[in-house]
Amino acid sequence: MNAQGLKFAIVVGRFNSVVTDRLLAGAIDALARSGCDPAAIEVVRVPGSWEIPIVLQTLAEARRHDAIIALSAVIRGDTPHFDYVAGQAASGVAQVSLASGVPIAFGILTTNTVEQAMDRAGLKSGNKGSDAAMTAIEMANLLKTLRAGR
Ligand code: INI
Repeated sequence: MNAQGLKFAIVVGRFNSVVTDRLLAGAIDALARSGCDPAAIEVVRVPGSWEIPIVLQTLAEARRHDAIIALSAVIRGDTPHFDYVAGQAASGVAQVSLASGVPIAFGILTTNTVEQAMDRAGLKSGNKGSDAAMTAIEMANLLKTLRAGR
């Protein structure tokens, strides 16, 4: 996976930052290990998952990046709040990506517990931030190739 010469934005939620800081570190590490110049990574922090789609839209409209990575953690509580936040964040990511043509990797965790989220942020089950970054690299390269007609 080669990220040399590619530009990325990472949009990361501050809510549940004990989890999202790890997702962010995993994503940056994966990009760097794939040859991405640190200066080619723009990190944008937002309050929570709900705010991710509008920031993705603003970045996608600016057309500065080959791919964008969305990172956050929605953790189920005692009320239906989770369903609204997670549902809107997920559909917003898909909408912005399809409408803009900019690939957006979905690194938004939706879990029942903090433990499940931590497991997916570098403890037991890999790091989904890192996985999302690898997907972003692959999709940036794939869309460049398809657009060039090769
Ligand atoms: N935002 C998250 O990213 N994760 C959550 O688990 C969460 N919960 O549980 O409430 C959450 N809420 C905040 C939301 O994303 C907005 O920032 C807030 O509603 C203000 O618009």
